[in-house]
Amino acid sequence: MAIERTFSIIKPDAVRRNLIGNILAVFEKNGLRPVALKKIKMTRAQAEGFYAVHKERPFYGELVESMMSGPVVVQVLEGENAILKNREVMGATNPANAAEGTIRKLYAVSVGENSVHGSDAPETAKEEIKFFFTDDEIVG
Ligand code: DAT
Ligand code: MG
Repeated sequence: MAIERTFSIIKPDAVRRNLIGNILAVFEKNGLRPVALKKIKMTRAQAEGFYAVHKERPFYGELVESMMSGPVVVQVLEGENAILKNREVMGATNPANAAEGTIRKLYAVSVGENSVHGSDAPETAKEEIKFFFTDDEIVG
């Protein structure tokens, strides 16, 4: 296994409920170290651009609105097999299907308010990190 970097967002629903620390604790307990992290409020352009891959989906408008509805914490997480590991730790998209102990099982409210985003593949991880961070903001 290799040390990888992945991109994560603690979404507005979780920030609103004061879950930043709890969620970061789950990452750290699972060997995912934040090497870059900042709290931002996404503009419409950022939310639309970030989720452009879902543009044709019926939930796109709702997704963009929810990502703009309050501050988020964007992070780069580093660790062994980080991309897959993060997807495991997050749990299924719909919290009703998420495994015990996963972030979405613990904290998500619904499929639309599911508390975290995580990159799904090496290519998207790279693109998503670049979307929000410059190289000098990442401190291994
Ligand atoms: P994931 O976030 O697990 O990678 P995804 O990429 O399929 O899931 O979808 C991106 C986000 O879009 C997801 O976290 C929440 C929202 N979403 C997905 N399916 C949805 C649905 N059926 N209704 C409402 N929102 C949905
Ligand atoms: Mg996805």
